[in-house]
Amino acid sequence: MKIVNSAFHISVSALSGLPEESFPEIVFAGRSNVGKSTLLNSLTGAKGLAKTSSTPGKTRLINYFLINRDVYFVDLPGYGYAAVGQAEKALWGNLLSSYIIQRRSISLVVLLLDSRHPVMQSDRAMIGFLESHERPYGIVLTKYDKLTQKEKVQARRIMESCASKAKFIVNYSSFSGKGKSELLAHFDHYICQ
Ligand SMILES: Nc1nc2c(ncn2[C@@H]2O[C@H](COP(=O)(O)OP(=O)(O)O)[C@@H](O)[C@H]2O)c(=O)[nH]1
Ligand SMILES: [Mg+2]
Repeated sequence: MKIVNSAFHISVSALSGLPEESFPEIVFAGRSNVGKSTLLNSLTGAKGLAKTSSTPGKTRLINYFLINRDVYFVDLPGYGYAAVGQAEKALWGNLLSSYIIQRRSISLVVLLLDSRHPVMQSDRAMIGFLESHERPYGIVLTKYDKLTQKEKVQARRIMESCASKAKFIVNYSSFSGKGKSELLAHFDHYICQ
């Protein structure tokens, strides 16, 4: 897909606030600080669209962006950030899991993994969750510019063994733009136009 138009739509903190299921949703999930906001800005070419921050754990809302006036990109709260209290963690997990289980208009979940340490325990749990609920998902390995050649080979090998049902694995660098056109091409299979 070619993104010609992107706009912030709404932020919600509870399922009751979700917008009507009028458009297919491409959902972005990942640990805090994985580079999700930076990726959304790089994909859409709109620098300030998703707020980026070097302080992990700051975004606790489900953020909707309307793309080309016919697809939603959905930015989920980052998971796995240790400094969040147990109660809050449970609530947050509940919001994420209920959203993913209940929302019929999700057409694809894009799971972002930090290519320097691709499968942390919480990532493994997320992959298991997506697979058990049969949600189509693809993987983006972020911050790929930080890897040495040897780490690149290792990262790919780990991914292929841990996420066997992933529809795609894309190596991505928001800084260089690597992976952008490849990822956008994958999206074409999940949106009806
Ligand atoms: N080297 C490198 N750093 C990145 C890349 N993407 C994000 N970052 C950095 O990672 C940190 C977290 O990014 P952010 O997008 O706020 O992560 P989020 O919490 O997942 O939304 C920031 O300091 C970014 O500059 C990338 O492709 N390469
Ligand atoms: Mg963010």
